[in-house]
Amino acid sequence: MGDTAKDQAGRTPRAIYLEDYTPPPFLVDTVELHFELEPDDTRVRARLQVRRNPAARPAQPLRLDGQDLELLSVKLDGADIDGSRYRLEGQQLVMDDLPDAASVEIETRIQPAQNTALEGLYVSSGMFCTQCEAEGFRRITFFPDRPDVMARYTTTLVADRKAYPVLLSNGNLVEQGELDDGRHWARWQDPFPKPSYLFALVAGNLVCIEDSFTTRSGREVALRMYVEDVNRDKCGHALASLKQAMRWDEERYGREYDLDVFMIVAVNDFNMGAMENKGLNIFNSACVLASPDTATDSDFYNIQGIIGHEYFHNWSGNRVTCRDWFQLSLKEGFTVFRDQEFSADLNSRPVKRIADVNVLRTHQFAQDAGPMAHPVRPDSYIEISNFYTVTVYNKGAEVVRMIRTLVGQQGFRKGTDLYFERHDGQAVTTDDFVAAMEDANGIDLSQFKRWYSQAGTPVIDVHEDFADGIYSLTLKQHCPPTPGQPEKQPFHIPIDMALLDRSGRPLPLRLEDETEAAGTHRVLELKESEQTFRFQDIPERPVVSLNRGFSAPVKINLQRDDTELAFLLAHDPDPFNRWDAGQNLAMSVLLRLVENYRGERPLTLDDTVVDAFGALLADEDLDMALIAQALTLPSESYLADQCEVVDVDAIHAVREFMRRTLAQRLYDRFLQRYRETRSDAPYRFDARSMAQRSLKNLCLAYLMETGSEEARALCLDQLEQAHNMTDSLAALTVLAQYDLPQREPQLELFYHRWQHDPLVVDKWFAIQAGSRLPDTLQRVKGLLNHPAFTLTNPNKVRALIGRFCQGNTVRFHAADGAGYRFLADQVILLDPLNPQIAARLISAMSRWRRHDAHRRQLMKAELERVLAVPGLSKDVFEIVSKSLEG
Ligand code: 7ML
Ligand code: ZN
Repeated sequence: MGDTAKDQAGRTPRAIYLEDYTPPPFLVDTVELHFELEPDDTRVRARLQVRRNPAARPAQPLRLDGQDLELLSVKLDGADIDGSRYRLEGQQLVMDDLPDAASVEIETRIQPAQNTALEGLYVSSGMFCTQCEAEGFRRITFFPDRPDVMARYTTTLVADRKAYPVLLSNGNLVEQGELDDGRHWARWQDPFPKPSYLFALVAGNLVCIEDSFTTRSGREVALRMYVEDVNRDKCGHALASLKQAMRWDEERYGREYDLDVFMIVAVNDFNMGAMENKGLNIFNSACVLASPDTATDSDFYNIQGIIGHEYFHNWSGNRVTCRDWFQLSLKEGFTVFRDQEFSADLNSRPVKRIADVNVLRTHQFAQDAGPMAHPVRPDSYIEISNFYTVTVYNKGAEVVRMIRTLVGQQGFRKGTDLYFERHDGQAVTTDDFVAAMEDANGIDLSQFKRWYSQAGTPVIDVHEDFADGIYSLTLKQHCPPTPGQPEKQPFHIPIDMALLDRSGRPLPLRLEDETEAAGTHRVLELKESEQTFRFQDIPERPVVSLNRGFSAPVKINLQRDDTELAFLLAHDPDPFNRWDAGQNLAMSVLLRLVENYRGERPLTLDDTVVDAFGALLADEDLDMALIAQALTLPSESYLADQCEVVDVDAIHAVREFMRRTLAQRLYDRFLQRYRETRSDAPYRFDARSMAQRSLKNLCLAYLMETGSEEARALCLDQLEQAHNMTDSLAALTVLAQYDLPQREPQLELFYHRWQHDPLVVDKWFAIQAGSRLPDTLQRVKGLLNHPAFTLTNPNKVRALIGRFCQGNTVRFHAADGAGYRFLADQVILLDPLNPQIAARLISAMSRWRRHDAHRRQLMKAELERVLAVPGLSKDVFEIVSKSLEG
């Protein structure tokens, strides 16, 4: 650990360990909160009814967490007490010698308008709002800010009536009134005990869009969406999605909503996507507001999923919550799995699976292979905000999915029923979740639990053998070392598979100890480090289709030639594996090109791959969205992951070469498809029309790669004619990749048309930051001074800086190191304002060791420069120090 790095209080940040968990010494039964809201001087009174926890070690003091609070007074059982009865110890207020039950009342002062970290209570676009997960509540008042302390909250808000006509908190509105000084007040009561991270309040000048939902048992729930007046026409999609989510959770999990009102608020400044506060979900406006002319298909799609995600937390997270933050995946992995299935049920299942696996492979596999690798249930952290990761969320969801694969759909439902029944109102662990699955199904998942405790992506080496009608499949597993875990025990891995005959039909499967074949696909359970499965009565050498639907989050190592991959791409009945074969085919072609890139021979592309992709493009029966996904080449970052030492320029060049060559050789088909898929029909959000737009816009992008006049005309025409954001943004994004005379005027035009809409302006920033043109960094630097840009808005930072550093590999990794210097400069500016966002950004350099010596040196120097900054946040400290160590 670097000895210069200190946290904001001048100490070297310390790690927290799972094995140090102890139950809270005191429980809190009720909390009464009283807020007098003023942007620069908010008074918070908190009265806690506390009681000694019988399950805790006796005689411990009461410890209340507090951060950046000005303490005004403390009362014990109604009487003022002086500083001799409590002490401030680090970031805690400590009280010794309390009776077994007591009332503690604390008054504090905070300054929400100065809060740029966007944790706790802050002001965004003139409204008060909160973000308490994971440890934001301690910035509001002194409290045992840990999720295993669950209390009933009553919240009174007092604020100026004109500036803040709407006053909201969790639960039900129980009373409200006027004061004679121009202020008004409202009191909310939440009947369900909850951890402090689920507390929320909102006060602002907002309009309310109302709807309602009748639950399966006939209760009517009021649905209210609160937004700034300018956004009133962007609420329909979120409300429709909410009703879909409520119905889905009843049908698929038997879970009904439990309060009479469900509220959603949209805020412009938000660190994450959204937050599941009980009865009062708060959303980043980018993740909830949509209209066809300002939001793209993928925005609509994501909003539906995020609305589902936050709603589903009401059971998986709120009614049953986490014992401690090491258990984060208990609620997040499970809830991501739930939102994935929700989207799959409502739209195209294979399209959703492919998108999810793409995220996992490009981002989570990369994390697993780098210095920040950690298990789904981490065993230590410095700053918990850094553990809201693709590993905890997306790999966590894969772990839940594997359990479902192992116990089946019905067994899984029995397991979730038991889990919710057993643990309703409790704060529990991932072990409790697995125990419910085991007990409901009478199975043993003890080996399976290694998925929670061991980091890293398992690799399966495959060996095949065919003789005398017997097909033998040997699977060997190993898992590379990760920080702190040099050796791994074998995982319990469900591998769904089939054997295809030469026409692509799956063969009946009979293992050697079985008397007859059972089905044409099968989930093999790999538990040993090496296992062989022998299939009988196999008439011809089959083609194996392995890990169908990506049944396990592993890397499969199976050498196949291009013809076999092309065969699977054309014939595998499993749509996911068909896509996967296409990706593997493209990947092997691209990796060979990378190897030869600096050689003598010019780059060439085989007919096999051109023909395979051409056939796909011409396939009239295949879902157009699947065609578009199949024709999307693996990303540069995913390609980089497959290389021993990353050569960013070679990867970029060969990928561009392959796109250009496919475009030239398949020009007529791309053109024909483009023409077929153009449509003047009004915008609709449904799987079919989205699929059509995705294929159309993919064709446009390929056509433009040829540089033809015709393609350029089509692109400009689409830009002019488009009557929805999906089509105009697609055209502008393509145009921004080329140094053409129309580029600047069109970007200018777009800005002028949309400058009043901050979410569209974000897209405009992102398009420019994502351009592969060589002057992009200069452009990005210039845009930092654009009047619409500000470092204090996370969406702006992600659009401009995030897109450049994380989504523009070739320009960010420019050999002169200018991209790295730029990132470090911005992180140093941002860290004092918003450490969470700064920490996310700096992660773009965490995998510096994978690059060539020159770039390694440049990145390392920038990381060291950041680490040396005095007063660095714990957030950035953790990422940078672990990156330099690992
Ligand atoms: C995941 C969230 C957070 C962080 C939202 C914040 C959340 C924590 C919060 C999937 C879909 C939408 C949002 C998120 C996400 C990172 C990602 N509890 O609900 O998990
Ligand atoms: Zn979540």
